[in-house]
Amino acid sequence: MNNFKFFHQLGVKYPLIQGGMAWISDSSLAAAVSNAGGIGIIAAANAPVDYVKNEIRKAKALTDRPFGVNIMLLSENAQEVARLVCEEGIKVITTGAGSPGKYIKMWKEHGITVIPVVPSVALARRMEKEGADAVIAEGGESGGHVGELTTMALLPQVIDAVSIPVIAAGGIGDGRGIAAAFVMGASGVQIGTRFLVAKECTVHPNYKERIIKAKDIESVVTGRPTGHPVRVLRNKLTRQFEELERTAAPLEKYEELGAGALRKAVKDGDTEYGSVMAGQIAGLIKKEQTAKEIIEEIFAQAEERLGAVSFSSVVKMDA
Ligand code: TUI
Repeated sequence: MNNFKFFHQLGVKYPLIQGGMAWISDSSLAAAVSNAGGIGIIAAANAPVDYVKNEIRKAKALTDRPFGVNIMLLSENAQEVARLVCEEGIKVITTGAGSPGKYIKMWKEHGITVIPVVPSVALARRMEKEGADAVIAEGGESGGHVGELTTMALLPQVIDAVSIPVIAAGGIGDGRGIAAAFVMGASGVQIGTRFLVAKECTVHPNYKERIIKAKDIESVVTGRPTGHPVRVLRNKLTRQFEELERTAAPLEKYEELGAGALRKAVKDGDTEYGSVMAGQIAGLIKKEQTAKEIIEEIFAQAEERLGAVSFSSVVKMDA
């Protein structure tokens, strides 16, 4: 399905899902994105179930529009959160960092739209077979936990492999990225990094400032030897991770260094020793705006770009 019917059926104005960002995307950001016509997402990450329940209740008070929850499958609370979303009548689930296969049946029985993030064709195929409604093909340009492929390479291969809608993610920060994704056949986009600087995003101001100051080549992937590589902005912490790799340190050392690092950046504003997760598109982001301003701006831009291109204006050489 290569059109916007999927999002239309969900009752939203724009074919946009906000990326679930651990420790960051709470009820404030999710409700703002949903109120502006996208699908806002509360990230459950490693948080206790009661925290997630409270954020869901707060989001319900802030918006009448559909919003979702992202379930991080490496979390020890994943199973409990998987049940919570059914009890709370959540409409949309996205998942990350693993396969949600064992929960899909239960979610479908509760009428939930299930949209796993996939880093490969193999997982996309498996998710379709197991009953997912759509998949998010997320390239390694994105922030946080990343797969191996770029969005440009992953997206068309996933689109060819499945017949459910495919949503593009990774490296999309404005209307040009959205237009490119649509031209390639995506049914929508997932955007995370750009929403880090939304006024309604409650991340520490130092984190926002670090995003706004970021240059194109400032993100790096750390933690490859652990099997859970994460894209973050370069700082003193990433240099310590690089030292661990250089000296082939035991895996416990990575765990020690990473423990609490995201919290340090998000809550304390320590952008030197904290983990500043962000995608490669951070270099494009120049100012804080409301979620509504961001969404309206990028979709107007996408429409303009899509109107501006035609095969003959781009490719044909004959005068
Ligand atoms: O999940 C994300 N991004 C995240 S999760 C996160 S919290 C975390 N922090 C440190 C280490 C690990 C997690 C921060 N950012 N994006 C979606 C995503 N999912 N990217 C890659 C994957 C993925 C990887 C393997 C999805 C499925 C998968 O399957 C393996 C399998 O079981 O077949």
